[in-house]
Amino acid sequence: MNQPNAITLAEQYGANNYHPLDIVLTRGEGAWVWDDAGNKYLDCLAAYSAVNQGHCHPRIVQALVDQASQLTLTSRAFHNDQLGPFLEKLCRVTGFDKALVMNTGAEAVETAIKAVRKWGYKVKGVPSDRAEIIVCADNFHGRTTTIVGFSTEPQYRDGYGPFTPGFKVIPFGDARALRKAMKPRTVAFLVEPVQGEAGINVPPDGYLAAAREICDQNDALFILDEIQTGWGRTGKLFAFEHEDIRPDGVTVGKAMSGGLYPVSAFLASEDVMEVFHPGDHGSTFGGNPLASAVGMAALDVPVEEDLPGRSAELGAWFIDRLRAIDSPHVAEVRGKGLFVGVELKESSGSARPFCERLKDAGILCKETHEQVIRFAPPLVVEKEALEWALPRIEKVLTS
Ligand code: IF1
Repeated sequence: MNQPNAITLAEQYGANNYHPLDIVLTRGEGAWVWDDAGNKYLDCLAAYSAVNQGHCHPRIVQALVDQASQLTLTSRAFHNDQLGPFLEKLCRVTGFDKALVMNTGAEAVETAIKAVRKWGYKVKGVPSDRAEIIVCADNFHGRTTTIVGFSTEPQYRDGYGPFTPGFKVIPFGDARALRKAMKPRTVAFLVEPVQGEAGINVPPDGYLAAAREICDQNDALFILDEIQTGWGRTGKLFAFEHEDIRPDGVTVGKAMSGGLYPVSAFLASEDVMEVFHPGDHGSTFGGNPLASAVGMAALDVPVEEDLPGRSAELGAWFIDRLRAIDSPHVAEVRGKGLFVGVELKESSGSARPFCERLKDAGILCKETHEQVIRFAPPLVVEKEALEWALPRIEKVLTS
């Protein structure tokens, strides 16, 4: 009897919490992946921007391999020789004073929520348990019960209440709504500089600068979630650089490890991070030697290979070429750098069948929120690969 295949086993023994495309990947290299039948695909999802450096980047793989046989986990009860240098590089590359290293993006966001609340009580003087954090509709910041509690996506909340109080939801991209929502007990504004899961929603020019000013005027912290937009994805190392402003803190993850290991962090100014004292917060694996060694290597690649520059140049060109496709299905092509969303008209139905046809043409994409096809390849993608992909994308979008 044949060994039951990977899909059968996953369906038989795994929770049914995803609906993957009908494909079994076995290998990845750069912007390309292969399935179990040896077919090659251009990866236009990049694991939701966790492999900006390309699949299995040799430099990062080597760092993982070298450290894996040396020392992987000590707990934070003891120092290790990898975390300090990683923290220094992380702060130097991002320009923040301090970093708190976690594992998943959601944990970095939860860390940020704890930090801004504690800052509110200990520094700003907000009455105990009264802190409020402003967030945006259509946000995606992770899947913990606190985080989905301020999601506006019914499916992400359904059946998970009761939720954590202290969050105020306003429309994304609307500076006036932010100004109106500010209260004396507001401790922070938490927002994605470009909303990923919502369908690559780029805010109006000047939105981040306006938000920065409004937070300053109201003694509230400005926290950006760059877990998906960070590490070059939108054409700058961080999306906040498009508006030449600096937030008080950012959450990072995904490509922070090049997809080799879960590494995330909350980065902030000293006056925010100093609210944490020994024992206030932690994580078994947070900042372990293996994560730090992988992160050290992963942080070099965007700078050494100019991934932000590649994303900016290739992204602008790719968006223009997508916009030039005369498709009866496309309502809008939008994006920033190689962070692109193709929104389909309602009349064209769900984006899923388009992603299935793109897969059959050798291109892996993921629909987001029914109507949007997301194109976000690894930032090492060759221009020739996108040239190869465009006629195939055109064929699917004009069928
Ligand atoms: C899934 C998309 C979803 C994120 C931002 C925090 C996190 C994410 C801006 C949490 C994670 C992932 C989660 C994954 C699919 C993907 C995703 F937005 F990228 F498309 F779901 F919305 N902030 N995004 O994008 O990071 O805890 O996952 O490491 O949950 O299906 P995490």
